[in-house]
Amino acid sequence: MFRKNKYKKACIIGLGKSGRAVAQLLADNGYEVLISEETAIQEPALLKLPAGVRVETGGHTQAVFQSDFIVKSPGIFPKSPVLLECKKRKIPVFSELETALAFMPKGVRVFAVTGTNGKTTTTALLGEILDEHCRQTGRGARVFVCGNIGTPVSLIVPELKPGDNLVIEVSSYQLEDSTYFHPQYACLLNVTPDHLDHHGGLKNYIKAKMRIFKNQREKDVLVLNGADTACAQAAQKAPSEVFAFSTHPKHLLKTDVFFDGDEMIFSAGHQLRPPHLKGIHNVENAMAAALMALEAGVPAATVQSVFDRFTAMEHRIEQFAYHRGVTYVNDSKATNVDSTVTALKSFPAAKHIWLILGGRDKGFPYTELLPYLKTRCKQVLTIGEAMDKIEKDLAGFPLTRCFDLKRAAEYAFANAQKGDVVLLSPACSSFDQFKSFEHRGQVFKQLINALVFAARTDGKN
Ligand code: UMA
Repeated sequence: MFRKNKYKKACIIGLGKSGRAVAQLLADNGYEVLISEETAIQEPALLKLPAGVRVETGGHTQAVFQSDFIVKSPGIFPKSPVLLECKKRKIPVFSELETALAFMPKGVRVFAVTGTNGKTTTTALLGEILDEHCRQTGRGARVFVCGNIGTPVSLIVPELKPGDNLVIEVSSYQLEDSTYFHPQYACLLNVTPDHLDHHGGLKNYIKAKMRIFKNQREKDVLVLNGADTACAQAAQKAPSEVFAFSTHPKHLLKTDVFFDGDEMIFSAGHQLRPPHLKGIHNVENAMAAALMALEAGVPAATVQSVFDRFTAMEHRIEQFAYHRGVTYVNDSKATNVDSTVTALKSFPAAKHIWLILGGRDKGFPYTELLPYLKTRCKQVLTIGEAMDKIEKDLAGFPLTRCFDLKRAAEYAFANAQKGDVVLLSPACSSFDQFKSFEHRGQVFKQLINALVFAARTDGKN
């Protein structure tokens, strides 16, 4: 466990968002801080680091091993040579999440959402519901939404006061060195293969996800997907009170809420209309957020008022353009096969989709897409490093090799007909050609919007 007064010298691995934020937090609390970054950054002096924080870039040197403890940025591979050497030298390694929470004042309610897919939407929904509730009750409690959703927990912790609510989207990366993480309200949405390269296999990935509830106590709340095998196993092991949701007729756990095709029916007696979001998976996300909020004392009417006004999130099945009868959809957040299946399932089986697929491969087969491609897609346009593997796995299905997003966007724009959908849902990470999935999604939207603009100004609209 990270104990505040036990250590003096910190080394933070990785100069990304998390690295900078935790460096500031530790420096402000009197620690000696070194940030060690593997890539060469031309002007580290311009990075606006906190006063007194030292930085080494272009590689991890012996200086790393002079520290009392290590804080690992989420994206660092557990088997990276620098971490293996730290572990060999018995230098304690903590996650940014666990380090940050050690500085949190007592009396803050912690809500944590994890799962392979749906985390960001569920976290955002829950944050809005709690925020609305705090505004209505007017007792001054505040809500902070952070974590994998984009804002490091270390940035938020100094703001917190007793009575506040902290809503954290937690990834498996953040959980892997978080041995003592203890949210009072936890949610495990689903578990399907993802990040297998990072964790070194499915077993370790599931093990990381299970940390979301490991330190919970009897009075704490765990919300789970009642139709998911790994969630059902979690329910057996959970020390806390389990609440299950399901949209499937067949489920493995007794459920506390089901969907009648129109409304979500809670065993506690409430009936809620889901938010206006595409796809049955979003009904599940809403059920999870509602169960957590209701258990935290939010009235059902408040939950409904947020559902009624909640709109789609950027990069998640986001319809951003419509031109000459063609709909353009950005689902850049789909960084695994399962997420792309979810996106395809949210469209009718009408063979009208031009699907842009590819990026950096994450180590699982694309064959699972085939049944959905056959019913919903006209063509697959491949991009990025994973092109060869995708083409091999999907052999026989109409494919066009486009190499990059620009060519894929241009090809789809030129060929899509009235009634078609052009969908970027790549089933791969973005890091071969982009800085992040957000960057990839923004580039896609810019490319299409520029093509639409050019077509309109040419008078072809
Ligand atoms: N690096 C090293 N040594 C190494 C490996 C990497 O120095 O051996 C350096 C990289 O060069 C880079 C830095 O470490 O400069 C990157 O750190 P990071 O990848 O942890 O990135 P952050 O900017 O800190 O962002 C992280 C999350 N990123 C990842 O988990 C990959 C962000 O989630 C999160 O929003 C942010 O913290 C704030 O909490 C993004 C993500 O892609 C959205 N998450 C994955 C997902 O959703 O699938 C898990």
